[in-house]
Amino acid sequence: MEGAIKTVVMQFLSAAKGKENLSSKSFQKLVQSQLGNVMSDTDSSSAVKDMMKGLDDNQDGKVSFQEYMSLIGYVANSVCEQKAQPNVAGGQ
Ligand SMILES: [Ca+2]
Repeated sequence: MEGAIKTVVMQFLSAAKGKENLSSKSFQKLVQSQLGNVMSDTDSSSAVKDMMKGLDDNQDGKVSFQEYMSLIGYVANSVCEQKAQPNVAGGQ
């Protein structure tokens, strides 16, 4: 689990390239390359843009780490709902 948390943080840092926020372009790249299997619609750039608007709490057109964490929470929740069977959520 520590590894998973590190991965989540590292993905943000490397996509943000040293900045505090992800631009809409980096956000789109990140979602498409990392979340294509757990989220539908990642191939559609308008769907990803809508997703980003939903996350962008302070409406600055960028995704901060906090806003990114809401996405992770949302994705974790949907994975949990999809796989709410015994033995699947275990391990690691
Ligand atoms: Ca923002």
